[in-house]
Amino acid sequence: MKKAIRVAVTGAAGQIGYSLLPRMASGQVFGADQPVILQLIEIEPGMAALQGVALELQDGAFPLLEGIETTSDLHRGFDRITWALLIGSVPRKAGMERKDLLGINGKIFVGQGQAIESNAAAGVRILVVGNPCNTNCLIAMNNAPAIPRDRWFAMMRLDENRAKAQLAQKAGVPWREVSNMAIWGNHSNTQFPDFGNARIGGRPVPEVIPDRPWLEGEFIQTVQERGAAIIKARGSSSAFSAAHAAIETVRSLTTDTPPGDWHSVALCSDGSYRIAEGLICGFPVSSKDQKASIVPGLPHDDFARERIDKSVRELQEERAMVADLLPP
Ligand code: NAX
Repeated sequence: MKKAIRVAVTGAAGQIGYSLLPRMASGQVFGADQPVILQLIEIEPGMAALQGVALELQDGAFPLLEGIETTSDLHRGFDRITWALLIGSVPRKAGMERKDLLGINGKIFVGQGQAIESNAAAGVRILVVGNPCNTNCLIAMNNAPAIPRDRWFAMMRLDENRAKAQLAQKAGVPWREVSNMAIWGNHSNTQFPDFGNARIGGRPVPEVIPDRPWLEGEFIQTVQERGAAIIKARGSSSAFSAAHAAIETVRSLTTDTPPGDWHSVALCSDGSYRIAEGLICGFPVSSKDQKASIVPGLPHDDFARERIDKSVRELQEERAMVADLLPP
């Protein structure tokens, strides 16, 4: 048996945490031969519920689960971790502007970035799920300058999966037939699901679905607004699909990407595709030997370029709104 790795999860008593943790404890994230110690972090009001989650984890008697710690202390929570899943954040309330939300959550991610830098194991990787996830990740990364920038990620996988499902449904094929689905930009309703470079059964999507108005209109809008549709139908936001996407993100970052395919995750732009350096932007990504790289050279027509630019502009606006939280 391998040595156990320590994994921190913030917002662990929330609904995504509840769907995620049993799967993490049962080996579905880090592998069937990788023991884990879960370091579960909540704010004080969430600690009672978190104790309940910890009791349920104990009752699972998961063979790979070597320890459960619950804490509201970031230094304890991030102690010696090799992965951090930052899920906890404050939800947007009625009357709250985006700027207000960015300010409130931004402060949380300053402290978390600093605490990860001081306590995590060398080689730590961080996936931010809590919204606005791209800019929260940007803030944490900038407040942890000792951690290389290629270790920071924000989640776009739920959008990727939503886009794949819509395309499969339209083409009348199983979801597994859809590949090469990149989500560019911000995890918001400006994101661009890149149907032009996606494939169904190995063929370009526009060839299999020659309905351009649907691809440019209803398809993109359905993916962009899926989160709101779920809230309307369920009365609360996506939970197990989000947990599943977080699991798939970690798996895709820790295993080699099948040749010719890619997955979607937001990472620190190196200026590829003329996207401003330093932004945490959704890209097509390929992983090899635990390293994630942006897939180069994908073509974009004017429609696609304009959509990517719009989402990148929003990321730049968000960065400007939190400038006071980014050390020079
Ligand atoms: P919940 O409200 O069910 O749970 C959030 C938990 O975080 C609560 O238990 C709360 O006490 C805790 N929390 C708040 N501030 C914290 C802090 N500073 N440190 C530690 N814990 C803290 O939300 P849930 O449905 O689990 O969603 C969590 C986050 O994921 C939200 O920000 C949500 O917007 C975001 N999402 C992101 C998605 C993505 O694709 N990137 C999709 C799903 C989801 O909407």
